[in-house]
Amino acid sequence: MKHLLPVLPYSASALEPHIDARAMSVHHDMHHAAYVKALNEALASAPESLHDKSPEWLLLNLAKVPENIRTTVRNNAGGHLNHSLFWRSMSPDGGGAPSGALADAIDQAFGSFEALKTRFDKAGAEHFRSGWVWLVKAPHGHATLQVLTTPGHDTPLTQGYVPLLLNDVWDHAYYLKQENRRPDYLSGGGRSSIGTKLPVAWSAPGTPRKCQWSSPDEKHVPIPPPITARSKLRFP
Ligand code: MN3
Repeated sequence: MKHLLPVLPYSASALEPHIDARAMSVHHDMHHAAYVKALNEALASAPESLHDKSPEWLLLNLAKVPENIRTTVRNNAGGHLNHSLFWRSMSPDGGGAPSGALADAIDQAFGSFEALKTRFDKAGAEHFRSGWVWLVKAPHGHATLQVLTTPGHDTPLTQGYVPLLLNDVWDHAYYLKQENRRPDYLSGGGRSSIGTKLPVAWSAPGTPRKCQWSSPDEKHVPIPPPITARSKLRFP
């Protein structure tokens, strides 16, 4: 199985002015595509048993990936998985607060949705160099939501956290539009067409079909086995 670049779930210009068409195209058509290409190239030399594995499986089972391609697979399966989630976490019809069980969980963990947004954007702005900022459900036994960051393309999935929302804080996500102003990119800079001053990633579901949130009660993520490569999770 060849890994494939997913089609954007909206047009490249759909999130303008916050993410303009050129920035979106370069990010998706070049950066994400490069991760997919590199992943396929690395796996071409791997045992056939790894050829049909998903990016999630590969990241949760890095110890089973030959050592000579392990770092390449980690970086590029991570880049592929995170960007695939990222595109789906945004919507031209998004914006606004979630409701129901997720809203309750947010209030319980952070005090309010506004407090969570502030914390999420601050964590993303302060993350040093490239990486991702996440809202996650903590592993079993820690029934709470948390904000954390990961370096590179590491995912908190590998340590049992369930990603609910993410934002890309690599320079390539915003440099063409916001240049070095990462906080402007994270907060929308007041220019977002998605929702007034809402960060573009805060795209709550407009309709069930476009639901961008995973339920904090979802149990579809398997308990990960021990792996050799641990991400440095940072809890701001
Ligand atoms: Mn990116």
